[in-house]
Amino acid sequence: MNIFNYLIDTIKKRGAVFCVLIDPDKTPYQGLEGFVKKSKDLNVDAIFVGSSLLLNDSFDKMVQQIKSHSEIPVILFPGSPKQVSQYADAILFLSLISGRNPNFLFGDHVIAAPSIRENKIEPIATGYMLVESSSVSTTEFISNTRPIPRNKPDIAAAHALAAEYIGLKLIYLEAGSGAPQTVPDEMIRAVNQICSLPLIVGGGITTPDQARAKVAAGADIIVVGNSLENNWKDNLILEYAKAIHN
Ligand code: 1GP
Repeated sequence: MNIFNYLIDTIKKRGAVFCVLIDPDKTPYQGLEGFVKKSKDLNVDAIFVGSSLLLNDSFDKMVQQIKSHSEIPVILFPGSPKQVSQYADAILFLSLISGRNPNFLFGDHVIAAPSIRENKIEPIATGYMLVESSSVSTTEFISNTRPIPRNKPDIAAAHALAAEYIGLKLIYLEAGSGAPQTVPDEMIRAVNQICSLPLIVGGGITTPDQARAKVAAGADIIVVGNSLENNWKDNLILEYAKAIHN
């Protein structure tokens, strides 16, 4: 199955895509298995796996375990070129376009590309944009880049348009994992208005109502991590799905 097409089809069918992020640094596999097995029935559309740091060496094993129990696509959301696993269906091939650090614009990609090919994983070229929250995100610190000011939607829109012209396939507006403030709805609207690429929004979403507002503003794919980590409550997951889908 082509995962990019699956995402596009799901946007058409359900209005928006609901992705749950599993961070191997934060989530022990124990306790997770039940969620992964039920994820399709809970109306989750895809599982993202990735970490901005990766402090343990069980990444590949974790992806294998998730994949073996999952009926929905498993997509890598890598914080470094080390986070490539043969067990995943696809990988967000991220360029940190909000920053000007060459390694994250086109450097780590060169290191990762041969193993993505070798492992037959579908790469999905994604323009990744960090958006200012009220605290410094791990990605901002590690990448040594500045996020887009949250009161400057026009700057975000111009970045997204340039990414579309360059030929990227997705845009990711990221407030940072566990961010105290989510990506502003006004910024989502501005990007959506000018750029026709599917728009992923994540970081700091803690309620289904917030997710619903992001979709109403123009988000096509919603990523929820922290709010569900170690708290795999069926009711809450179903509520998120209901808020995100039409
Ligand atoms: C982080 O966008 C994701 O990269 C998800 O963030 O963990 O805050 O939901 P949260």
